[in-house]
Amino acid sequence: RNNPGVVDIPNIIDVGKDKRGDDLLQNAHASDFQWDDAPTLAFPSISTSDFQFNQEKASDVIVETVADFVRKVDNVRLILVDLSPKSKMLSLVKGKASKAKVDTSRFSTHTGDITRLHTEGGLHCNVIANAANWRLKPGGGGVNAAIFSAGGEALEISTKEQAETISPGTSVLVPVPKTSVLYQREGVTYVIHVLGPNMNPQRPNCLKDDYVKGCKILRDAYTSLFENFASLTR
Ligand code: AR6
Repeated sequence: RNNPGVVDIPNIIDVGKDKRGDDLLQNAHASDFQWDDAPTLAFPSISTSDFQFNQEKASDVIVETVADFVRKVDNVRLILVDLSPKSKMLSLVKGKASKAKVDTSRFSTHTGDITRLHTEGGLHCNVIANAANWRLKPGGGGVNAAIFSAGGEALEISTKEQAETISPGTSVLVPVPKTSVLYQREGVTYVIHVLGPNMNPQRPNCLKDDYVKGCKILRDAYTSLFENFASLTR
Protein backbone atom coordinates (compact mmCIF):
# COMPACT_ATOMS: atom_id res chain seq x y z
CA ARG A 1 0.00 0.00 0.00
CA ASN A 2 1.11 3.52 -0.70
CA ASN A 3 -0.66 5.00 2.29
CA PRO A 4 0.44 3.32 5.46
CA GLY A 5 -1.35 6.00 7.51
CA VAL A 6 -4.80 4.62 6.78
CA VAL A 7 -4.43 0.91 7.15
CA ASP A 8 -6.67 -0.01 9.99
CA ILE A 9 -9.88 -0.79 8.15
CA PRO A 10 -12.26 -3.66 8.68
CA ASN A 11 -12.43 -6.28 5.98
CA ILE A 12 -15.61 -5.45 4.11
CA ILE A 13 -15.38 -6.81 0.61
CA ASP A 14 -18.78 -6.45 -0.96
CA VAL A 15 -18.44 -2.87 -2.14
CA GLY A 16 -20.73 -2.04 -5.00
CA LYS A 17 -22.47 -5.38 -4.82
CA ASP A 18 -25.21 -4.68 -2.36
CA LYS A 19 -28.87 -4.88 -3.27
CA ARG A 20 -28.93 -1.30 -4.49
CA GLY A 21 -26.07 -1.86 -6.88
CA ASP A 22 -27.93 -0.49 -9.88
CA ASP A 23 -28.76 2.72 -8.06
CA LEU A 24 -25.08 3.24 -7.41
CA LEU A 25 -24.48 3.88 -11.07
CA GLN A 26 -26.44 7.08 -10.76
CA ASN A 27 -23.73 8.42 -8.48
CA ALA A 28 -21.46 8.32 -11.48
CA HIS A 29 -18.02 9.24 -10.21
CA ALA A 30 -18.45 7.84 -6.73
CA SER A 31 -19.34 4.43 -8.10
CA ASP A 32 -16.06 4.35 -10.02
CA PHE A 33 -14.09 4.33 -6.80
CA GLN A 34 -12.34 1.07 -6.05
CA TRP A 35 -12.36 -0.45 -2.61
CA ASP A 36 -9.32 0.43 -0.63
CA ASP A 37 -7.32 2.04 -3.40
CA ALA A 38 -7.03 5.50 -1.92
CA PRO A 39 -7.84 7.10 1.41
CA THR A 40 -11.24 8.71 0.97
CA LEU A 41 -12.81 11.55 2.92
CA ALA A 42 -16.57 12.06 2.76
CA PHE A 43 -17.73 15.45 4.00
CA PRO A 44 -21.00 17.37 4.30
CA SER A 45 -21.40 20.96 3.22
CA ILE A 46 -20.32 22.82 6.36
CA SER A 47 -22.57 25.64 7.68
CA THR A 48 -25.12 25.72 4.86
CA SER A 49 -28.11 24.28 6.66
CA ASP A 50 -28.61 25.00 10.37
CA PHE A 51 -25.91 27.71 10.27
CA GLN A 52 -27.65 29.36 7.26
CA PHE A 53 -24.51 30.25 5.29
CA ASN A 54 -25.18 31.43 1.74
CA GLN A 55 -25.02 28.40 -0.56
CA GLU A 56 -23.61 30.17 -3.63
CA LYS A 57 -20.73 31.55 -1.58
CA ALA A 58 -20.19 28.24 0.21
CA SER A 59 -20.04 26.35 -3.09
CA ASP A 60 -17.31 28.73 -4.32
CA VAL A 61 -15.29 28.06 -1.17
CA ILE A 62 -15.73 24.27 -1.49
CA VAL A 63 -14.60 24.17 -5.11
CA GLU A 64 -11.63 26.49 -4.43
CA THR A 65 -10.35 24.57 -1.41
CA VAL A 66 -10.98 21.14 -2.96
CA ALA A 67 -9.21 22.11 -6.21
CA ASP A 68 -6.28 23.41 -4.23
CA PHE A 69 -6.08 20.27 -2.11
CA VAL A 70 -6.26 17.70 -4.91
CA ARG A 71 -3.58 19.61 -6.81
CA LYS A 72 -1.27 19.44 -3.81
CA VAL A 73 -1.94 15.98 -2.35
CA ASP A 74 -1.71 12.78 -4.38
CA ASN A 75 -3.67 9.59 -4.06
CA VAL A 76 -6.53 10.81 -1.88
CA ARG A 77 -10.18 11.22 -2.71
CA LEU A 78 -12.84 13.59 -1.52
CA ILE A 79 -16.60 13.15 -1.73
CA LEU A 80 -19.13 15.85 -0.90
CA VAL A 81 -22.26 14.19 0.50
CA ASP A 82 -25.79 15.43 1.00
CA LEU A 83 -28.99 13.66 1.93
CA SER A 84 -31.43 14.83 -0.70
CA PRO A 85 -31.36 14.20 -4.46
CA LYS A 86 -32.63 17.78 -4.70
CA SER A 87 -29.64 19.20 -2.82
CA LYS A 88 -28.85 22.66 -4.14
CA MET A 89 -25.34 22.44 -2.68
CA LEU A 90 -24.52 19.29 -4.65
CA SER A 91 -25.69 20.75 -7.92
CA LEU A 92 -23.92 24.08 -7.35
CA VAL A 93 -20.68 22.34 -6.47
CA LYS A 94 -20.93 19.82 -9.32
CA GLY A 95 -21.40 22.65 -11.84
CA LYS A 96 -18.57 24.78 -10.47
CA ALA A 97 -16.16 21.85 -10.08
CA SER A 98 -16.75 20.87 -13.65
CA LYS A 99 -16.17 24.44 -14.85
CA ALA A 100 -12.96 24.62 -12.82
CA LYS A 101 -11.93 21.23 -14.31
CA VAL A 102 -11.40 19.61 -10.94
CA ASP A 103 -10.20 16.03 -11.53
CA THR A 104 -13.32 13.84 -11.32
CA SER A 105 -11.31 10.81 -10.27
CA ARG A 106 -10.28 12.70 -7.15
CA PHE A 107 -13.46 14.58 -6.27
CA SER A 108 -17.10 13.68 -6.64
CA THR A 109 -20.50 14.20 -5.05
CA HIS A 110 -22.80 11.61 -3.57
CA THR A 111 -26.44 11.63 -2.50
CA GLY A 112 -27.07 9.69 0.70
CA ASP A 113 -26.62 9.47 4.45
CA ILE A 114 -23.01 10.05 5.46
CA THR A 115 -23.39 7.50 8.27
CA ARG A 116 -24.40 4.76 5.80
CA LEU A 117 -22.05 5.26 2.89
CA HIS A 118 -20.98 1.64 2.84
CA THR A 119 -24.21 -0.14 3.68
CA GLU A 120 -26.47 2.07 1.56
CA GLY A 121 -24.09 3.73 -0.87
CA GLY A 122 -21.65 0.91 -1.60
CA LEU A 123 -18.76 3.31 -0.95
CA HIS A 124 -15.85 2.93 1.34
CA CYS A 125 -14.80 6.15 3.00
CA ASN A 126 -12.26 5.64 5.76
CA VAL A 127 -12.79 9.16 7.05
CA ILE A 128 -15.94 11.24 7.41
CA ALA A 129 -16.31 14.88 8.43
CA ASN A 130 -18.93 16.28 10.77
CA ALA A 131 -20.47 19.78 10.77
CA ALA A 132 -20.11 20.11 14.54
CA ASN A 133 -21.13 22.59 17.24
CA TRP A 134 -18.56 24.42 19.40
CA ARG A 135 -19.09 22.13 22.37
CA LEU A 136 -18.56 18.99 20.28
CA LYS A 137 -21.81 17.72 21.74
CA PRO A 138 -24.15 15.10 20.25
CA GLY A 139 -27.64 16.02 19.09
CA GLY A 140 -28.76 19.39 17.80
CA GLY A 141 -30.05 17.96 14.52
CA GLY A 142 -28.46 17.79 11.09
CA VAL A 143 -25.40 15.76 10.30
CA ASN A 144 -23.99 16.19 13.83
CA ALA A 145 -26.91 14.30 15.37
CA ALA A 146 -26.65 11.57 12.72
CA ILE A 147 -22.90 11.04 13.18
CA PHE A 148 -22.98 11.02 16.98
CA SER A 149 -25.94 8.70 16.96
CA ALA A 150 -24.23 6.26 14.58
CA GLY A 151 -20.92 6.59 16.44
CA GLY A 152 -22.54 5.85 19.79
CA GLU A 153 -21.07 6.50 23.22
CA ALA A 154 -17.69 5.25 22.03
CA LEU A 155 -17.41 8.19 19.62
CA GLU A 156 -18.48 10.66 22.33
CA ILE A 157 -15.75 9.41 24.65
CA SER A 158 -13.14 9.37 21.91
CA THR A 159 -14.13 12.94 20.94
CA LYS A 160 -13.80 14.17 24.56
CA GLU A 161 -10.31 12.68 24.73
CA GLN A 162 -9.25 14.93 21.84
CA ALA A 163 -10.95 18.22 22.77
CA GLU A 164 -13.70 19.76 24.89
CA THR A 165 -14.54 22.61 22.52
CA ILE A 166 -13.66 23.83 19.03
CA SER A 167 -13.35 27.30 17.47
CA PRO A 168 -14.91 28.39 14.18
CA GLY A 169 -12.66 27.64 11.21
CA THR A 170 -10.88 24.71 12.86
CA SER A 171 -11.27 20.92 13.04
CA VAL A 172 -10.52 18.05 15.40
CA LEU A 173 -9.41 14.58 14.30
CA VAL A 174 -11.00 11.75 16.29
CA PRO A 175 -10.23 8.03 15.95
CA VAL A 176 -13.40 5.92 15.75
CA PRO A 177 -13.23 3.13 18.34
CA LYS A 178 -13.52 -0.39 16.97
CA THR A 179 -16.57 -0.97 19.15
CA SER A 180 -18.49 1.73 17.29
CA VAL A 181 -21.10 0.81 14.69
CA LEU A 182 -19.54 3.43 12.41
CA TYR A 183 -16.33 1.41 12.41
CA GLN A 184 -17.85 -2.06 12.32
CA ARG A 185 -20.65 -1.45 9.85
CA GLU A 186 -19.25 1.32 7.67
CA GLY A 187 -15.47 0.93 7.93
CA VAL A 188 -15.00 4.51 9.14
CA THR A 189 -11.74 4.83 11.08
CA TYR A 190 -11.75 8.58 11.77
CA VAL A 191 -14.30 11.34 12.21
CA ILE A 192 -13.09 14.91 11.72
CA HIS A 193 -15.29 17.42 13.53
CA VAL A 194 -15.37 20.80 11.80
CA LEU A 195 -16.87 24.03 13.11
CA GLY A 196 -17.93 26.38 10.34
CA PRO A 197 -19.07 30.02 10.43
CA ASN A 198 -22.56 30.64 11.78
CA MET A 199 -25.08 33.05 10.19
CA ASN A 200 -28.04 31.85 12.28
CA PRO A 201 -28.97 34.40 14.99
CA GLN A 202 -30.38 31.54 17.10
CA ARG A 203 -26.93 29.90 17.36
CA PRO A 204 -23.75 31.02 19.17
CA ASN A 205 -21.20 33.35 17.50
CA CYS A 206 -23.54 34.64 14.79
CA LEU A 207 -21.61 36.65 12.19
CA LYS A 208 -24.68 38.75 11.25
CA ASP A 209 -24.16 38.36 7.52
CA ASP A 210 -20.53 39.44 7.60
CA TYR A 211 -19.50 37.36 4.59
CA VAL A 212 -15.97 38.75 4.50
CA LYS A 213 -15.32 37.11 7.86
CA GLY A 214 -17.67 34.24 7.05
CA CYS A 215 -15.94 33.20 3.82
CA LYS A 216 -12.55 33.39 5.49
CA ILE A 217 -13.71 31.17 8.36
CA LEU A 218 -15.32 28.72 5.95
CA ARG A 219 -12.12 28.56 3.88
CA ASP A 220 -10.10 28.00 7.08
CA ALA A 221 -12.55 25.27 8.13
CA TYR A 222 -12.16 23.27 4.88
CA THR A 223 -8.40 23.83 4.80
CA SER A 224 -8.12 22.54 8.36
CA LEU A 225 -10.36 19.56 7.52
CA PHE A 226 -8.32 18.60 4.47
CA GLU A 227 -5.02 19.05 6.33
CA ASN A 228 -6.18 16.77 9.13
CA PHE A 229 -7.25 14.22 6.53
CA ALA A 230 -3.89 14.47 4.71
CA SER A 231 -2.02 13.98 8.00
CA LEU A 232 -3.49 10.45 8.13
CA THR A 233 -1.95 9.50 4.84
CA ARG A 234 1.58 10.60 5.66
N1 AR6 B 1 -25.82 12.73 5.73
C1 AR6 B 1 -25.32 13.61 4.83
N2 AR6 B 1 -25.56 14.93 4.87
C2 AR6 B 1 -26.35 15.39 5.84
C3 AR6 B 1 -26.92 14.54 6.83
C4 AR6 B 1 -26.61 13.15 6.74
N3 AR6 B 1 -27.09 12.26 7.63
N4 AR6 B 1 -27.67 15.31 7.67
C5 AR6 B 1 -27.58 16.58 7.23
N5 AR6 B 1 -26.79 16.64 6.13
P1 AR6 B 1 -26.09 20.92 9.23
P2 AR6 B 1 -24.44 23.30 9.76
C6 AR6 B 1 -26.35 17.83 5.35
O1 AR6 B 1 -27.32 21.68 9.56
O2 AR6 B 1 -25.23 24.12 8.82
C7 AR6 B 1 -26.08 21.05 14.19
O3 AR6 B 1 -27.18 21.14 15.01
C8 AR6 B 1 -27.30 18.99 5.27
O4 AR6 B 1 -28.25 18.79 4.24
O5 AR6 B 1 -25.95 19.56 9.80
O6 AR6 B 1 -22.93 23.38 9.72
C9 AR6 B 1 -24.76 21.20 14.92
O7 AR6 B 1 -24.86 20.77 16.26
C10 AR6 B 1 -26.32 20.11 4.94
O8 AR6 B 1 -26.01 20.08 3.54
O9 AR6 B 1 -24.75 21.72 9.67
C11 AR6 B 1 -24.46 22.67 14.81
O10 AR6 B 1 -24.99 23.40 15.90
C12 AR6 B 1 -25.05 19.73 5.71
O11 AR6 B 1 -25.23 18.35 6.05
C13 AR6 B 1 -25.14 23.10 13.53
O12 AR6 B 1 -26.13 22.12 13.25
C14 AR6 B 1 -24.78 20.53 6.97
O13 AR6 B 1 -25.98 20.82 7.63
C15 AR6 B 1 -24.20 23.16 12.36
O14 AR6 B 1 -24.89 23.65 11.24
